[in-house]
Amino acid sequence: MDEKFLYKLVKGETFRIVSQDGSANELDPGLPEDLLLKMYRLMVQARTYDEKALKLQRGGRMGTYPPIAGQEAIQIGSALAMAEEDWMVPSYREIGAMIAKGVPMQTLYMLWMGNDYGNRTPDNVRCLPIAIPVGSQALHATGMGWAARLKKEKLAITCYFGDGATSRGDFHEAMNFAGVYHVPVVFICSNNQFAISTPNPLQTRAETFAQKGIAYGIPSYRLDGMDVLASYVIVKDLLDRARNGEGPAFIEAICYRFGPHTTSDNPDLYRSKGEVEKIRKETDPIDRFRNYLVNKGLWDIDKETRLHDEMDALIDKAAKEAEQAPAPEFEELFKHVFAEEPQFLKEEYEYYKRVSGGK
Ligand SMILES: Cc1ncc(C[n+]2csc(CCOP(=O)(O)OP(=O)(O)O)c2C)c(N)n1
Repeated sequence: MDEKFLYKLVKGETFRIVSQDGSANELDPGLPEDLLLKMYRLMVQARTYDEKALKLQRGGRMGTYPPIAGQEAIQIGSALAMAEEDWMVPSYREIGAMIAKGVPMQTLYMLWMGNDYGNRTPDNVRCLPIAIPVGSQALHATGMGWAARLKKEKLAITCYFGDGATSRGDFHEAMNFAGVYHVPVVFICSNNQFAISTPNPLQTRAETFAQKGIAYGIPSYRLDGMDVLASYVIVKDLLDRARNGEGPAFIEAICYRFGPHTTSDNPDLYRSKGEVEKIRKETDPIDRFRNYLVNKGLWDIDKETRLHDEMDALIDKAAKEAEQAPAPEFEELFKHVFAEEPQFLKEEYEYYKRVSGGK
């Protein structure tokens, strides 16, 4: 990446390439058409997955679900920036990034339907299961990065979490050791403005979340996380650097969560519908990138209709397959934690088998 792509640190401008009307600034790298179309396709796919998940939950066919609408650009841009050998360490809200990394949608629906096989990613897709304990995954990513360094493996890692996670001890421990051990991790803080009902000003007195990375000696940047092109460009550059031994980076991806925190949340209690509608109209990442493609003559209404029809069919199929997928056998509850099963776990297994009849 040449010098013009050097981002302004922390308090400076937010890194952005495409504006809401689809116009691009001089930082547009002129990516190949097929990559641009793939970005758009994946964003629409993630949005369609999301909308279907909400319907399934409302219809009693799925458990609690954390919607991603508004966060597609940072998720898809960063995932497409990864090399195949790179590892992804997601939070529970990274369904779009996981789809782009190659985790099947059927698997991701199974997860929210309570089928534990939904936590099993294909062997060739380097993606950890989602982390529900807020911020815990930052430690896993730092540990993995440290291991990769010790083993001299040439790979990088993306680690995702929200603004709220930066208040947890796990985050600070992870950042400290990431800096000290110079691990190849790009930490992506999706600042969607809220941690459930807690808005940014109640989360921190720090002026930006990015400066929390600076505190640990980690190069840190602010990014317009609703700009897929900017997300791709900055994450790709930082992953390449990490893979080449230049250490960790931290990104505050500024975005907005359009939906509720999860399907159990009522956002009308802490923000107005009017505010959400206004922000959505002004910042929707999918509208923005569609405008960009239309401006370039790469997109039109027929293509849009065909894409939506295709996605609806794909997603219905994935949801049906997830509902029909076999659930784990009883024994699976006791596997996959220890390489060698300890005595107490053997005893617990025998006990549960006896009292439950294996069900
Ligand atoms: C250790 C821990 N404490 C509390 C919770 C309950 N909880 C789930 S999500 C959440 C808010 C997280 O907000 P943020 O990190 O900003 O991520 P977002 O949900 O906005 O993506 C909380 C407190 C949890 N899952 N884990």
